[in-house]
Amino acid sequence: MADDDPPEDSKLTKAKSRWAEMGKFLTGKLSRAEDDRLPPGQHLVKTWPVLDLGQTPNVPRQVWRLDIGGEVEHPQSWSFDDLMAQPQSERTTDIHCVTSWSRYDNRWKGVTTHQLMEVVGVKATARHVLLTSNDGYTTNMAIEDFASDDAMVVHSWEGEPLTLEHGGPVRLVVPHLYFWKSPKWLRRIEFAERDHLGFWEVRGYHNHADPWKEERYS
Ligand SMILES: Nc1nc2c(c(=O)[nH]1)N[C@H]1C(S)=C(S)[C@@H](COP(=O)(O)O)O[C@H]1N2
Ligand SMILES: [Mo]
Repeated sequence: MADDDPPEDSKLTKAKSRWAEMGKFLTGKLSRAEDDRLPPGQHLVKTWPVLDLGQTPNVPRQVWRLDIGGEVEHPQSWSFDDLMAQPQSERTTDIHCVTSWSRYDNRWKGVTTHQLMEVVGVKATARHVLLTSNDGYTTNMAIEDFASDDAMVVHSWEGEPLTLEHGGPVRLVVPHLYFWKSPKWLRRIEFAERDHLGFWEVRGYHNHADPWKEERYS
């Protein structure tokens, strides 16, 4: 199951690829008021929806591993215990899915990307990050986005272990970007000189994905 090829495009994936062509949910609004918390074209939800390619890998904590490699001085292969032995941090952040729902005040616990980057010693040649998951999903971002203050490798939500459906045992959360840039069931972090487009990025979705700029589609 680990590191499978991505599944054949499902109905939902095909529909979402069409939305990218059509520009669905785009409002064209670009300004942001001081107190504005909801990005343009988004609506607020209270319960947390589940969105993925329809394959839920079941990797127990005892066998889960996170490989961190590429342009780094000290490549790592962390077990869950190794992750827990790192300094732990908490953040409470809003999340914004490109399918137009947003959810406020999600309390995460885990290891910040700052901490992780310090441990591996990211080389100056690293400009991009490619994330790979146990369901074959991939996503990419610039190293500046990965290194955001609020970005974390998380194992808990609201004080409870992250559930399987939301990416447990461990997912990445990069809350300042649309939520497809927050891979569930995280398996590998690759620092690279060059950009490699991920699953949605090759299907018409924006390479940067800032919800405040409505960077939904490329
Ligand atoms: N591994 C993996 N991560 C993923 C996805 C996926 O299909 N597989 N979907 C992305 C998308 S499009 C969204 S909106 C969020 C949804 O996370 P949630 O199900 O916890 O709400 O996960 C993102 N991370
Ligand atoms: Mo999404």
